[in-house]
Amino acid sequence: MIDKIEHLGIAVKDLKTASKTYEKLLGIKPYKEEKVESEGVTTLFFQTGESKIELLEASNPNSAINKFIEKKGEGIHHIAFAVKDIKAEMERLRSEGFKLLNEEPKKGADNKLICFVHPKDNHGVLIELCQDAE
Ligand code: CMX
Repeated sequence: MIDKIEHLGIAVKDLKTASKTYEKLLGIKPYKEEKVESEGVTTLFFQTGESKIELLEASNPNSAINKFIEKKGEGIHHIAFAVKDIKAEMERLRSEGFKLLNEEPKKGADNKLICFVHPKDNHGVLIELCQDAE
């Protein structure tokens, strides 16, 4: 079962510049900066009420974020849904015919286990499932 939207991921060219914009917009400071080597990203998280926003900057030239920005420009990169049992949810989506972009849950930013679902299956929106890592 999908519990709620956990965060929105926004692809940005420059994390420092984007951070300043979002600090002004939201009136708060980010609570965490984290580099995730395996995903080729540096991330910055803001929390406003129950909602989170993740800013994503490419940390290497082959990053999915670089490719996304080259093609589409800066903007919303993914919607992340919180799930309690990511393996069960992956199995459910697989059986419904969705294309999962990883076979097994992997370690993502902000202490989560994650799995991506291809944007082509979701009318052009990249979906991330995430479960709190123990
Ligand atoms: N949202 C919507 N559409 C997207 C997209 C996104 N984030 N990223 C790519 N696409 C589109 C492409 O524009 C392309 O569209 P067209 O066929 O109309 O040209 C299509 O999806 C497929 O593109 P592709 O060339 O086959 O594949 P890419 O090499 O661009 O890879 C994707 C796309 C989603 C498979 C890849 O980016 C991926 O595996 N993403 C998951 C991992 C990830 O995004 N990590 C970074 C974030 C990590 C984090 O949140 O911490």
